[in-house]
Amino acid sequence: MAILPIIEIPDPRLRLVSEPVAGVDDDVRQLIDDMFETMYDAPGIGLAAIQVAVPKRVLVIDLQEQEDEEGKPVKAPRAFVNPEILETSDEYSVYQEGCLSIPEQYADVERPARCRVAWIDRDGERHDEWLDGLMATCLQHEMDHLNGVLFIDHLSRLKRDMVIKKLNKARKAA
Ligand code: GNR
Ligand code: NI
Repeated sequence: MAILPIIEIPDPRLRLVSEPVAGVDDDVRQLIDDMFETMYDAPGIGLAAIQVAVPKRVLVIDLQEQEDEEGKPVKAPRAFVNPEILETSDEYSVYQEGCLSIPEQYADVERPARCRVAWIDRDGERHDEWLDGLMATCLQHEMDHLNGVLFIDHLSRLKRDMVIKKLNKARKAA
């Protein structure tokens, strides 16, 4: 296991379209495990492989919504290999999104409230499920990464420029 460096804007690799994985082999399982460790360390609720500079269609999500008796988050890791969005709801929802590649910047993004997704998991099993709530939002945010799209691309130019300006200001201050 390893915590991998997360690349940030304006790294041009974040604009790559990631390549499908041929099959879930030891290398892919190693990548998934390293991505979970990197995501939990960050911390974040999702991570796409390109954020650790690997242009493969692999993403991981753990919303960490449940807590145990001591208030510690209960792990609920989910890995998605070659995910595809098959259908989306007509209904939309808005979440305040953030991105580990655009650190500490947040903005409201509107996306379909539910999506039907097909994917292969870490064990090589195929799935086809409707996702909703934060899971649907996060999955769509991560799917965007596989296609070189960032959440700021869903904002007006004015709002996008404001986010980038704030990030650059924060970086200069640091
Ligand atoms: O940690 C993250 N939080 C988040 C919040 C709302 C919508 C999407 C996300 S994903 C983000 C981690 C990340 O950058 N994944 O690509
Ligand atoms: Ni992101």
